[in-house]
Amino acid sequence: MSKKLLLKNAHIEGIRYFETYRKHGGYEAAEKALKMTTDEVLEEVKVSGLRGRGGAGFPTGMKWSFLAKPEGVPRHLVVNADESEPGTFKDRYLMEFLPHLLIEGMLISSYCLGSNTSYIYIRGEYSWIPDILEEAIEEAKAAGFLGKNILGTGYDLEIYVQRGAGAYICGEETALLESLEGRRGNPRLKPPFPAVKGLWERPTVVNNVESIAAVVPIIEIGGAEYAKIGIGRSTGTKLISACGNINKPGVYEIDMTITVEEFIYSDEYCGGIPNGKKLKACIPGGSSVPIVPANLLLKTINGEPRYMNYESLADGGFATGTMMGSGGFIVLDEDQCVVNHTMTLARFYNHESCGQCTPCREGTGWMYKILKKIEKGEGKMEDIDLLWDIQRKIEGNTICPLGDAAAWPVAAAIRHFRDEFEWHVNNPELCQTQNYGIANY
Ligand code: L3W
Ligand code: SF4
Repeated sequence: MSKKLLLKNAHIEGIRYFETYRKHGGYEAAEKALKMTTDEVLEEVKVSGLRGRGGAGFPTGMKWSFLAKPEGVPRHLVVNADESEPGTFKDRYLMEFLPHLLIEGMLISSYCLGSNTSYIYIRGEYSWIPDILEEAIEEAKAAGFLGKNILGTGYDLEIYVQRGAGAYICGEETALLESLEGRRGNPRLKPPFPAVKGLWERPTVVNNVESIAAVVPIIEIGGAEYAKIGIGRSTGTKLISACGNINKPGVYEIDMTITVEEFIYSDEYCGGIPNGKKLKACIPGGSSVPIVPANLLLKTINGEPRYMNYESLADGGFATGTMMGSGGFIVLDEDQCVVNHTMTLARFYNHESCGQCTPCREGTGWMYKILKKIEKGEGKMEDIDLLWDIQRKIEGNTICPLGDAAAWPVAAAIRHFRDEFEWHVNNPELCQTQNYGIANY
């Protein structure tokens, strides 16, 4: 059974409220951190090996150590709660059921970074959660854990919740900052990174909800103990939101030593595939990461079992591997049609492209149109090659990673499931009434 750090108290009734959270050890890590120096807190986070839980897996302690500290210039912590990646809903779970875990993590992190004003930027569709967060902020303030002179230390912190308006691109950290400043959420060119020039041109750390919540157990048990959980550079625990063709969709905390097979078939997690269907493929890290067929999902190219961690999922690079990404684990059974699935994703990225760069603005729409044609049985063989060519021209040629995120699912689908694309071209009548999965298994 995986060790629980973040969700260990999630089952307790009323844990959403300060009194219950506190009764179960809440804010003890914050009390401990506020007695440490900021350098000592930073060292614990570095030693823990924590990697960003939003998608990129960038080492959190390293990001914090990049924060510029010019004299007299305020700095900020911004929590990225714009969880919009299809298949990803673990941050929603944390904010809805454990809001004080996030607030406590923000208190420790803001103290470490020297931020006196920190923000939570939350996606517009999570319309009921800002009230939960604001209530928790008020409770923490009333108990002396936010506001002026916290616990008599002389440290002040205010936290504000800002609602987004429902644009996926605002989850990209620089688009988020633009939106937080009151402008249209268009990504900025990096460098400069937010750690140097972020919110209102001030040094800013932008971290995912889960990354900041993880700072609480890191301080609680110490960075070195945290680093012992997991394996290699995949330390600590990771929240996975599992969905698709599985018996038990939900949010699971895993310790990154379990295999993909165990995660899908064990009753502790997904509980297998309904109706005894076969596994066709999986997208383990949210819709942006490459789809992997069952044979490569259960084993790596070296024949080793594939584990639920950053390194093992990426084994073989983009040619055969995938990414841990945001931990949005989407399972496809044998009845699913990869062409239809890829078309749905292409429509999403086309709709969410901000339109600043030509390869993304034009390419995402072009890919969607071609996929729609193939899916309806109106495509030609050349269209498959054209699709391949377009995604190649998008990847690496755009301002922000949305371009790559739109290209990778198409590339992986063609690489691993070209036969399904060809079936659509060769069977125009059949694919008007049936999908590939149903027709071929
Ligand atoms: C200072 C340097 N800071 C890097 C910072 C950078 C950022 C972090 C990671 O994209 C991915 C994307 C999605 N000095 C720095 C530095 N940093 N070098 O480190 O940066 P980067 O560029 O590797 O990634 P990113 O631009 O943050 C994120 C993928 O995540 N994704 C996520 C989708 C959406 C969600 C969601 O809804 N929650 O996560 C899924 O896979 O495709 O590849 O902070 O500033 N020299
Ligand atoms: Fe906008 Fe797409 Fe360019 Fe990102 S890659 S800046 S979403 S057009």
